[in-house]
Amino acid sequence: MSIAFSPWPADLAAHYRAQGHWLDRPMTDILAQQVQARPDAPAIICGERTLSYAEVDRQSDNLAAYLHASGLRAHDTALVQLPNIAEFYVTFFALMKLGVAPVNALFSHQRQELLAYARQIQPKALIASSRHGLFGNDNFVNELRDVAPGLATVVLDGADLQQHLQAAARDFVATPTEGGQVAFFQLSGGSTGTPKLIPRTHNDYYYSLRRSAELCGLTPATRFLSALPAGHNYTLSSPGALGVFIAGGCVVMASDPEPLNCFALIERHGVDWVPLVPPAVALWLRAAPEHRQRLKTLAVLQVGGANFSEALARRVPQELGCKLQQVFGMAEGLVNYTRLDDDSDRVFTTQGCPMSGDDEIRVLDEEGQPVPQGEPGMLATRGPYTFRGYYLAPEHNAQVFDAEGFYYSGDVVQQDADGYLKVVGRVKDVINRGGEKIAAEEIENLLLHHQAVTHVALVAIPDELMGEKSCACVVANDASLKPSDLRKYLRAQGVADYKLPDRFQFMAELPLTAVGKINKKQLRETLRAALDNASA
Ligand code: AMP
Ligand code: DBH
Repeated sequence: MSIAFSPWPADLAAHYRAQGHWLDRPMTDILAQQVQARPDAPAIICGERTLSYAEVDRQSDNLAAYLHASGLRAHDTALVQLPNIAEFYVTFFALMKLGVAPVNALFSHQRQELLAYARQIQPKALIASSRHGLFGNDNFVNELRDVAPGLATVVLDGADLQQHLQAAARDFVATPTEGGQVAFFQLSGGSTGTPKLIPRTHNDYYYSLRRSAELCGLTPATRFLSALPAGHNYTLSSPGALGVFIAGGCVVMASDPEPLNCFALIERHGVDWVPLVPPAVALWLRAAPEHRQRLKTLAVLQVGGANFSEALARRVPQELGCKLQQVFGMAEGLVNYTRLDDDSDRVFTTQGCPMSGDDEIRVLDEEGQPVPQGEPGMLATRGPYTFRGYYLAPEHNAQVFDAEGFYYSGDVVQQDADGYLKVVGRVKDVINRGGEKIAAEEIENLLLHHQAVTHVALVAIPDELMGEKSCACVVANDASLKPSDLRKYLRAQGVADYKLPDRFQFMAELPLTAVGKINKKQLRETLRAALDNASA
């Protein structure tokens, strides 16, 4: 049975096809086309290894053949957690060839996140890394099997995965799912207690990749640095590594955005294109003066994922010697870019405009009425690559989609007469920690399970480098409770490190709104005042 997802209505689907956005082809075409056009061109550079397109094709055939032999079939799902290594993409294409839809968990994800994903997709296969703390022994795999009893195949990076990549596949025939079906699940930064999954179809994702690669002017000469987590929607698709593969370019892997390592990779491999989040840009600007000569090939620095100040934006061309492109996107779909030929004020002061002429944007007030142009309002959108529903989440979907299928992203934006957007605020209960999203409710629910915690609210506090950090405001029923106790507790529950509160603030009570909900706005203001006093 094919994987469930919320479809687009027939009239819009017909329109997206008529416009040539939806090709009804699987994303395996990306690789097949390059194997025809330039089999020996480098596709991925990872440490001392260079994989040609033919090599990526061969290795993904081999892995797919092994997975097929172990029982995986089209419309199955897989849980994947790999670091930034070539095998991430080889695995992605192997699963596409089989028609198996993966969730690509971030390498920073821990027990809670992986269990939540496994519970939702019921994977038949797990492909993970023995370098991750959870996979040093079998305990966690057994725990995964408890929530996903069909999990039969486990491949760990190391000798195991390498063997399957290299063992020659005979007579392997690819069976990708059809273009209109789910290709894989993207991760939502979320706003609810359980991390939500976003089914992305071949049609919609493949279109967003082709359009992004075109808009960004990628070519076979492109050398792209993948330094943010490879599975993140931004790094994968805006234009991302997959956009680079569409253009026949080459992806250079970095384990993380640490500047000195990245500068060395840029110099060594002639990297010209890099996506970063704002805190990483700040670190690059700090390190750049002594290393300018290493950045000579850098042509475009993209910045996205979180608010980027105009002051830092203006420094990018001057101090890094490259163009800046701002990107405002979401794993749910819609991606906005400043264009490479936009005038510099626009690039410094906006987060771009939608990439597709068929993206529909509304900026709405609390009553759902359009605000006057230029005024702040809630962003609602639909289009040829914006999803129609989170996976198996009818109640949440009813809250974030309107009757016309517009998705309310939870962002507050201003739109100018030319359609360019500025992100000026947020109505969703999320903390954006330098591009890493934390759903407040997820951490609050975990902390509420601690016996000494009576009430808790996780709120954003301003931070110079990260933009925002998280503060857990806690009403405790035990005066001896310490921040370190709660941090240890959360670690033991197994959540990604970036979700651990940066601060804990113990309080006698939490402020409430008129209807009796925790007043987070007031909490944020109280905390801000307290922090200002402390630093004054
Ligand atoms: P996610 O839903 O986890 O993919 O996160 C997408 C969210 O990240 C958006 O809804 C915005 O809140 C935020 N975001 C992405 N890019 C930018 C940007 N350039 N400026 C401000 N916020 C951004
Ligand atoms: O933050 C994001 O999720 C994001 C940012 C830039 C994204 O999904 C994207 C571009 O595609």
